[in-house]
Amino acid sequence: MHLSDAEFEQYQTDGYVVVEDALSAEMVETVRERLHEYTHGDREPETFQSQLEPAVERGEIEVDEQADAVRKFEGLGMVQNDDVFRDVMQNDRITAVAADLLGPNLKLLRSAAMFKPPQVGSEKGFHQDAAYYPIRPLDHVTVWIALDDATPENGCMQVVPGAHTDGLLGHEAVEYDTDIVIGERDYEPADAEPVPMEAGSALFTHCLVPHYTSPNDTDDWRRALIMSYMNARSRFTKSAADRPDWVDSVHVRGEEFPGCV
Ligand SMILES: O=C(O)CCC(=O)C(=O)O
Repeated sequence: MHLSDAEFEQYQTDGYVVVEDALSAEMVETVRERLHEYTHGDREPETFQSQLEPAVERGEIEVDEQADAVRKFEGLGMVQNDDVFRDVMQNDRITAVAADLLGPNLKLLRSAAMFKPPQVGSEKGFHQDAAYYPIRPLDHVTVWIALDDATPENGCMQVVPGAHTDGLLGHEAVEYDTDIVIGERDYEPADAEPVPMEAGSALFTHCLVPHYTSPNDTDDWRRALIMSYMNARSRFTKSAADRPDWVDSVHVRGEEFPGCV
């Protein structure tokens, strides 16, 4: 699977493109089952962290089971220690499109699972993914893979088309955890375009595209898996001592280069 010229142009102009059926229905079900084994079953995350919805964590919302209020899995080790997540990272259709956008030498920058549980799933404020990573060039690509049908009501991705050309904006911390949001500009939901997607579709976004997701007001899960890819020649902007320890830096395909992330 490769991008058509029109899709490539859309990515350049708008900063994002959706690829339908990137994961088969069978693979989507396999990923959902694996996530469920971690949240509700006996499988223990070896290295990555599981984070609860902030309002549940603060005791403002009560749930029957904490497993029903997991906000995300993040951290190193998702693909290193789990065969299902690794299969998604290596998925031919996804990596072919990532290579169309970034060239043949690819590394993984980040992996995460976003749960957005029914009724308690909270918003994720406007941000640019590039603001999290002291890595250059600013061209890495986030692949957000829908594991449920994603709609405006349950918190599908919402992007500001074309705004990746404005460069990296100033971000500020939010109260909860490590999240940051754009502080330099006042984006409103009306500035963004909802990107409804069917389960198995993948949204490829340029790392400078401002995006957000709204709370999940429905009774259904809105789960997604994130794989972010970078050109294997990418470098940290900071000195070795300041390098964050949460960048996956896993070889995906092609060559690797000394001194690079
Ligand atoms: O899945 C979501 O709700 C938002 C994910 C996102 O934008 C991110 O983790 O950068």
